[in-house]
Amino acid sequence: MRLSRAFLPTLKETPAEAQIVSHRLMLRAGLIRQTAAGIYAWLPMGWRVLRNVMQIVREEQDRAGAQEILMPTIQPAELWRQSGRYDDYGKEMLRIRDRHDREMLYGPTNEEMVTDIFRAYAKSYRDLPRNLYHIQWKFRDEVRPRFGVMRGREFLMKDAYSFDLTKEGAQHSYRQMFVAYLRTFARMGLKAIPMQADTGPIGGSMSHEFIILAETGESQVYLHRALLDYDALRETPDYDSDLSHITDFWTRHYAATEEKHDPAAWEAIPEADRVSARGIEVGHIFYFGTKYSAAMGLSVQGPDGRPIVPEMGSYGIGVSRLVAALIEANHDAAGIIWPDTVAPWKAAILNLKQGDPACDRLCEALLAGLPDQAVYDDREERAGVKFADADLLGFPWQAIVGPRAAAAGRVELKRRASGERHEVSLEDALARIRGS
Ligand code: 5CA
Repeated sequence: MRLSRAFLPTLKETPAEAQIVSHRLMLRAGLIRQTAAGIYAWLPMGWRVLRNVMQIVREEQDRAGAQEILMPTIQPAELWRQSGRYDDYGKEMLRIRDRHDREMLYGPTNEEMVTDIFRAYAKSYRDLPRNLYHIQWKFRDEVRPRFGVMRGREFLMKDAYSFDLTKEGAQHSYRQMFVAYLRTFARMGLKAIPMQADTGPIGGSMSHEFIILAETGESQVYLHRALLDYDALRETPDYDSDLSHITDFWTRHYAATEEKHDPAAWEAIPEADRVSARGIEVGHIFYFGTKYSAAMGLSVQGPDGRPIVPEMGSYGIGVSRLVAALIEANHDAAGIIWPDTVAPWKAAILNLKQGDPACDRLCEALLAGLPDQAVYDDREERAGVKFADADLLGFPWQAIVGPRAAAAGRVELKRRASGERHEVSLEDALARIRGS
């Protein structure tokens, strides 16, 4: 991608309305554009990051045995009358009437719809267990949308729904998602801590919020330091095996949000191991038994011919919120620092002397060697402007091409996160960038 032709609009001034650093940087770096309160358009760079986040979420859901579907954003009110939630949900639900005066709504979540789909097909105990998920826009008419996509009105969520024959089965499905979430966030370079949570309007008896630590987080959290040292990627779990050895580790150590905080249990932890911090909720999982299946008449025939009402759970990840959370966790005074796995492009190629034959040639060779992985700053701009923009946009690598080194076929490679610089050959530069 050549910057001279790209739609990567940056802002010089810090937007006054943005209160937290991720919102400021998302606007300044041209990731998003607000189109109405709490509603955003995703510009090329933001959309590429969002797609990368979505892809990691998708791969880990698939690996855990969930199957992707796509349900619509617009739902009939009738389904929500069946579960009894239509009147309870209140003003957060955006209600719509179509031309035939039928009541519709923009989905804030999909328990009802997925239960309706599943009940149309599942007839026998052999049709379970199943886990269906989708990645789709949701709408919640939040009283105070704020912090950009962190708390929007329209936002992208991954929501999965499990159907099991027994409570034990449902607990296994819950653990599968629990472990898949640990891996998902770890792949993005985030430490997400599962914490027991209230179930709110989704309902149910067991629930965990996945919280990443960041100074600007909305939740106050308390945890045992040991939880920060866990490496979720050290092995790929066998999702068909018993996963309790993993989930038990998290329940053995103290971790709580303000609502669930137990000061006595907290005092029992050695002071050096107590971490109190602010956090951002990036995921939330629920076990709610037969709440929706019973209300909506979902049942299958058991081996003995008797009906079984499936046990259900739902599992959400705030996909668009994650983009903001990633920036909260990865930035400095100069701008964003994308982790390699979600970066919109791996490298920026900075031509410090546009028109110098050696510089131009080397930059073109870098660009050709990194198809769809590099942004080439070929603008007629001062070097200082190019450096500042590359730092602001946060590409993990900067390949800096100046006339002296270029004449010798060499390029200065800068790692955005550490600031480390090395002068290397074209081949080495390509190998390092590709290998990251
Ligand atoms: N049906 C369940 C699980 S699928 C559910 O809706 N859970 S939730 O309400 O907790 O939402 C799941 C995730 O979506 C949250 O953990 C959060 O990361 C994200 N989320 C919720 N509300 C917003 C919002 N207004 N803006 C951005 N992300 C949000």
